Amino acid sequence: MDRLTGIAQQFAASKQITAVRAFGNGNINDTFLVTVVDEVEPCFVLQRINTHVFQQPALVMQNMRIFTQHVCDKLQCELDLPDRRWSVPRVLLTIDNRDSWVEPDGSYWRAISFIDGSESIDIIQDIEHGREVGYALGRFHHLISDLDPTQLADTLEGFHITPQYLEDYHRVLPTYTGEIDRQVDYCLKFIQARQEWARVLEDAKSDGKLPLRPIHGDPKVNNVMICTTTQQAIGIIDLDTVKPGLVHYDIGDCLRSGCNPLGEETTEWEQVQFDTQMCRSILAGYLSQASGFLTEYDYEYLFDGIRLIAFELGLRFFTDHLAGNVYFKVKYPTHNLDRALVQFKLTESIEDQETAIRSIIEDLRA
Ligand code: GN1
Ligand code: MG
Repeated sequence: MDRLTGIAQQFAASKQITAVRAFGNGNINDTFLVTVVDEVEPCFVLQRINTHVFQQPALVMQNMRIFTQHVCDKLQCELDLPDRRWSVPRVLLTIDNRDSWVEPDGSYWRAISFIDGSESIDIIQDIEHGREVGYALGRFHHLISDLDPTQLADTLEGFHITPQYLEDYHRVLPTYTGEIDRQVDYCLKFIQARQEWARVLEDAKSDGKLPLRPIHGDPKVNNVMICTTTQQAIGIIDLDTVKPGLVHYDIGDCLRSGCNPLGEETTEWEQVQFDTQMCRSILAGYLSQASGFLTEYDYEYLFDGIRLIAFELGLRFFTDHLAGNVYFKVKYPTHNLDRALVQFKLTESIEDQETAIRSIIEDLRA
């Protein structure tokens, strides 16, 4: 039995494992799909948590437990049954009832159920897909809107705190010894021009305008599971970053991912555009579920959230490029630079279409 199969077997009890293969396109953890001989649950997801990023993986698992318990209780009490099933990934236990398996080399493994009959799609397909992605985030926020965020641990300090990413950037920049070509120069100037504004959400939080709530942290398009028969969204996966935050981080992340038809991995960064029609569709799907708990201030800061999270991800990718690719996995040396350029172009396109985006928000809240 090879090492991976041996680890998978810890979560498979006595079921026979027929295959373990790499799965998905995560930038942080290593993910595998394990196939077993079992009619009810023929596969599950096995992951090695990146403990360089998540330094206290036990807290990640604790948050997942609290989240899952809350949502499952709430789903059971729901009176207005929606038009579809909604699935929450389950944490699978080891033979001796633990939620993780630590290898002798210290690597940290856990297993999660696969939402049957569903698929993850990397790039937004069409307006209907957009609406489903927005619906999924809205439903997710609705289900945890009454979960006290102080019950959740902060598993990734500084996550989505843009001014802290700027500090990291300024720390790393003087250590960069690579070439300052046209692309690097574009990024340097792009960041320079937006430093003051980058505090916008954190200032609104300190001023008491935006409250901490439980958030997903990473609701990009491919974390929304789509039912293969109905094409409806039936769940959100990747719960590692469920923790206290601003819903604006999530809405911004969902839109920067969903309204970029070329996708975040395109190398044609100069062609990247923010699709406002898709923005309308995603936001309409979102608000169909979430309008009940959003405040005046929440709406007021929506545009900034959309602009900021695209900028922030560009800044994170660019800083990692300068630092020598120490955080995000890369397939080639300038991968993070290419990713940064995509997010900065997207930010630029969001800025150019500010009036249109603000009027979409106004229309939808009316
Ligand atoms: C990372 O590993 P993945 O793909 O789930 C990152 C997100 C980024 C995303 C960009 C913990 O998520 O914040 O938006 O890459 N996750 C973490 O694709 O940093
Ligand atoms: Mg993730």
